[in-house]
Amino acid sequence: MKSRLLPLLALALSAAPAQAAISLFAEYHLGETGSFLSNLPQDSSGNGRNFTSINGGAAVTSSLTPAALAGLNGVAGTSTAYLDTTSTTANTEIWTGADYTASLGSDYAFGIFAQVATAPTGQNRNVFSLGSNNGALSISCETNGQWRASRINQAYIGTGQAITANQWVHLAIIRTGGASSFYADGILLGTTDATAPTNTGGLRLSGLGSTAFDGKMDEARIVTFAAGESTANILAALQTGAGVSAVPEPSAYGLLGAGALGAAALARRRSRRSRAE
Ligand SMILES: [Ca+2]
Repeated sequence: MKSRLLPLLALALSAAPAQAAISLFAEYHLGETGSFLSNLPQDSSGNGRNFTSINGGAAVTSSLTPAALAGLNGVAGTSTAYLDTTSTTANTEIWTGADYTASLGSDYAFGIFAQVATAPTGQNRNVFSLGSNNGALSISCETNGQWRASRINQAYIGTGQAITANQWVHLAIIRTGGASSFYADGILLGTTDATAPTNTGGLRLSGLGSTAFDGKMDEARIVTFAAGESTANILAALQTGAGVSAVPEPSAYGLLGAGALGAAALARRRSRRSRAE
């Protein structure tokens, strides 16, 4: 039986259809029921990458009107609520997560919807970054009136996107093929940055140091993908979670298990048939 099953298993694996090429690494709905626990953004991807601390203040959320980020880049949104850091005077709501440097690999992207009433004064504000140390990829809101992408304290990525007051914009950084690119509402902004980032120090949402982002944030996502994936698919996945594999990374084992079960069933059927013949 075993000698029969192994070749069948190998056949089942080699014949398995290609998996979805984009995987949800982490997803933060930022406002909907269950998206916060003790003021900490919860990861709804199933990977358990919840934020682990808040610098101060509390998570204040509001309902979206209309109740979806519909129509942005032609991609229907599904959000019904967002995170609001404008409504307190503490200005300390800065969330920290774990350091995912080792598990992101070489092809990944992250993005978030954001809006502000006015550009910040005094200092630039981080919105969402993959680390807090110098060299980590960061999306920021800057005193010059622009949204920007950068390796923290090292280099900007592409050009800035002018802030439009009180209007949602989707901001994303895609790292693939040894280059980093910045997108605002799906539009590539200028040049790409070839220097490898150093995404250490832990995930950050709103602010670095002690100064929080003073604005609204929604639907933060991190995805990984196979090299060669289309930019349109990556951006759609970041904006709405569309097109990602149904089950997160450990699904490879699940599919393997399903393949083995299928092969075993096939082996049993063949075994019964051969006995009947
Ligand atoms: Ca939301």
